[in-house]
Amino acid sequence: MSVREINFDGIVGPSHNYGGLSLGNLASARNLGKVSYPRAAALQGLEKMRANLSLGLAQGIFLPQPRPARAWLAELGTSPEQADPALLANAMSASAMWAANAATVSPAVDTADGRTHLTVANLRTMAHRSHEWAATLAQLRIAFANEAFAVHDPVPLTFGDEGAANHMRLCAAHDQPGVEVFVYGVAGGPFPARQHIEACRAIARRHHLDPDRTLFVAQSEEAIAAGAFHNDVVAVANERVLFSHEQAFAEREEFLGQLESRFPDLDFVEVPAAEVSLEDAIRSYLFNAQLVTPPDGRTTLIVPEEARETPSVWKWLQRHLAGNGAIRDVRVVDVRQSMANGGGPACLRLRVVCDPATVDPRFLVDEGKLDALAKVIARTWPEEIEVAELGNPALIRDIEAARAALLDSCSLSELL
Ligand code: SUG
Repeated sequence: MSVREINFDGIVGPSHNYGGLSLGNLASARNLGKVSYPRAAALQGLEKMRANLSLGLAQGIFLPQPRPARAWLAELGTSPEQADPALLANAMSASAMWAANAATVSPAVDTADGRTHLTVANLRTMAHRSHEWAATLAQLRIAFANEAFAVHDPVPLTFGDEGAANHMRLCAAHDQPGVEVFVYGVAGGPFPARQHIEACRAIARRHHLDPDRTLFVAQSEEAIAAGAFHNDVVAVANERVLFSHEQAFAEREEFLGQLESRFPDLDFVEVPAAEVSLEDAIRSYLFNAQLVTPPDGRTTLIVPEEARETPSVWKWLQRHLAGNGAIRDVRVVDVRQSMANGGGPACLRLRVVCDPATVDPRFLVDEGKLDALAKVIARTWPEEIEVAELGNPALIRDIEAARAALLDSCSLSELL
């Protein structure tokens, strides 16, 4: 049995558009009403996966969800034909692409029953994301049907949960027991705190985590107010390394003290506000990077193009590399279509540490499979979408047909 980290990326769905739906997500608000390019967006996502494969990493996928979300509209007593434009926009978002919000994952080495636990996120804070969980759960139940996994329903909607975007794991190596850190929000200035502490506690209990290896830490209010609607916009962890902004956490010293006492081997890489402002960190998505360990063991940071274009950020990275810091290599990927909705390289993926042999192979990809997916997307995904056109029946037909074609090509039509 070979346990390793697999990154499952959400394929950008054919309805990808800029509806400006996410309060507190500055990119989403900034790009409201812009023309989107779903085909280019999905192909950018595939290229990112290809780059990860070329690093020697294991790669998986999640499939786009049904859009419009007819079942949700029906629960609200309406339909795509009758819904008002605001409601329809909430039923048309391709936001399930951001797989970091699909679930929280605790690998088997961390849990008392030796199974890998996944709790699907309820995403209850944003209307357009609140209906994702059922279709996500359906995929998780297929992908992780093996008894090595325990897949849980969402925590009750009383408490907001946004999945792995607010969860970090420190460990000597992926297959070694780790310390799991749950990051919650209390206040966010004018913006909502999406992750509630009670949801974090519930997940830790359900996953049978060892309380001595579990920590709960609050996001700083200033980070949320500056646009860090998820912790993974200002911090990311991989193995021994915690890479974060100085202003990410509410009680920074206390948190670090607790973490170091539970995980003495911590390699803490902090970016001071004096060198990279919160604003630059959030605009560039420096921390919404994939921090990975390729087979050569060189800790690598996969950043979006926007990080290279932000002078303070690029300077910091060059200095860190030159100084032989914990991050040994930096790779740049183009995910601009996703970035314009506030989703960087790390938002697009869910990390699952497990034996790939226990995963339904339809959710794993290699180069050949990516080629096949790209062909279907190039043939069927809309080239562009204007928000004002979301109710157009011909567009809706195309979007539904495109998704059906992709599911068919993955032999996953059971998700239709
Ligand atoms: O929830 N954007 C997503 C971005 C999620 C990023 N995920 C992580 N940080 N892990 C969100 O705010 C925008 C959709 C719109 O405006 O149409 C949106 O939902």
